Formats: sequence, structure tokens, C-alpha cells
Amino acid sequence: MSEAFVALESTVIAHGLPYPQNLETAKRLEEVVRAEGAEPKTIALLGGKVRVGLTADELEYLAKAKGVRKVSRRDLPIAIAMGQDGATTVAGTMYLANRAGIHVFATGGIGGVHRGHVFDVSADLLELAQTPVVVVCAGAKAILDLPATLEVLETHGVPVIGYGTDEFPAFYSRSSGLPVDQRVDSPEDVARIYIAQRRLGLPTGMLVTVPVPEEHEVPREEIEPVIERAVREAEEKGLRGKDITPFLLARISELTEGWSLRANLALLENNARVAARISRALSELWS
Ligand code: PSU
Ligand code: MN
Repeated sequence: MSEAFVALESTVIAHGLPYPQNLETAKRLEEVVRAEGAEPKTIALLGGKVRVGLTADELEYLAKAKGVRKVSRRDLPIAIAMGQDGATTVAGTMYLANRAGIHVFATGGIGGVHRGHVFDVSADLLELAQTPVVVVCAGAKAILDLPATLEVLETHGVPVIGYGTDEFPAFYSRSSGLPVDQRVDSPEDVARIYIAQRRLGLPTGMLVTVPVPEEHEVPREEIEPVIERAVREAEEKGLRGKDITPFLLARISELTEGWSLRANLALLENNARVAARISRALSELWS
């Protein structure tokens, strides 16, 4: 059996969670992956160099550093040529993971279509359309337009799998009322779908969505008014482009005095565990 790797992103460390929870989480996710018998590789750019796998000191540096560039697909060549530090988004991480031969990647939530801005479509969605990596996440945050996000994934031929669920999870909440393309209940089934996709010569990745563990779920009715308020504030501040997501994440955490943060940490850990199991199943079934 070849070694099972799990890629982890760094935008969630540098821009998605506050210090010190970001550092604790980054370390915890690596531990969880190792406990499942897989090898974690946190991906980032340091001084313009692509790093697939960070040391403990490097993780700490990224968690504390200010002004680290948020690196999506378009930013990769710029940050490298300019010798910058960069925290990679889902799109940036997928691209680098694939080049390093890593097939499975765990994160919290993917970017999507922003509410009220139909042209603010995260590069995460288009990366899923062209990079053959399994992305394990808790769906997308309700800060986004979830029906529009699913439509874009469909247009681009990206399979959306529900892991133990028939519904697309909405990050803090287990349900969204929106269906997935297929429910599966084992890591082997995910591996088989991925293998079939590769044998067909399809260029796409796939999205495996895992609901937040029940005991940490925040009901939709409770989080929705908070999200609406944060989205309104982002409008009032005139935020655009890549600044919107970090603002909303931080604001929601503030407004909920940390209970949304606890849900965020719980789902990240759960996703890392599921990703490790998928990666192991893949290395056993794929010959
Ligand atoms: N959603 C979360 N937490 C995050 C992100 C999204 O719940 O940390 C990060 C991911 O790195 C994702 C990025 O790839 O935000 C999307 O940003 P944008 O909308 O600018 O593409
Ligand atoms: Mn965006």
C-alpha cells in the first residue's frame, strides 16, 4: 500500500481563524490525520517558495504573521516571483496538492457565489472544475448564495457527494434543504467514485460534504440573522473581492461570541478525519 496523504490549506490559518485558535487547530488537524494512519501536508508559500508540508515553527510563523498574502490560483505566480509569504485558499491549495501528487484535501468550507454579487464567484469552484482533487468540507457557509454555488458546480461538472447526508450541509448547520448528487456512507464509496472519474479521463475534482457533528451544530434560524448583519456591514464598508470572506468569518465569530468558532473547529477536525479515511481507502483500492 502506498502512503496516504491529506493536504491541508493555510488561508484558514492566516485569515480564517483568530490566534491562538488558528495555531492550535492547525496542529490538531495534523494530529487527527496521523491518528487515522495518513500523512498530513499543510500547504503554503514561504518567501516565494512552495511548501508542501510545514514544520511546527513554520506553522507558528504563519499563525502569528500579519499581512500574509491570501493566495488563490491567480496569486500563485505573483507571490512566487515576488518572494512573498502566502496562505493558500482552497483553489491555491488544490492546484499545489495536485502537482505534488496528493489526491485528497480537507478544509472547513469552500468559497462560492457571494450573496447579491453574482460575479463574485470564488476561484475555488472553477478549480474544482479543472483539478482532480477530492475536497472534503462541511459545505459552504450560508454567507454565500448556496443555490447559486451548487448551480455553478453543476455547470462545471463537479460531483457533489453527501457523506452520510442527503442534503448539502451549510457549514454551521447540518442542512440547507438543497440536495447533493449522491449520498455515500463509506470512505471506500468516495474512493470508487474518484477512481471512476479518473478512468473516464474527466479533468474535474469532486466535493465531499460532511455535516458538522450534531453536538456542535448551530441551528439555521440562529445563525441566519447574524450572517445577514455581517453581509450588510460588508456592503456598508464597501468591501470587495478577496477581502469579503475574511471579514465575514471574523465578524460572525465576534457577533456570536465564539460559539460559531467552536462549531468551526469541530467541523474542521471531523473533515480531517474523514479525509484521512478516504485517502487510506484510495491508496488501498487504486492500483
Ligand atoms: N470558508 C470558510 N473558511 C475559510 C474560507 C472559506 O468557512 O477559511 C477560506 C478558504 O481558504 C477559501 C477562501 O478557499 O476562504 C475563499 O475565499 P474567496 O471567497 O475570496 O475565494
Ligand atoms: Mn470572492
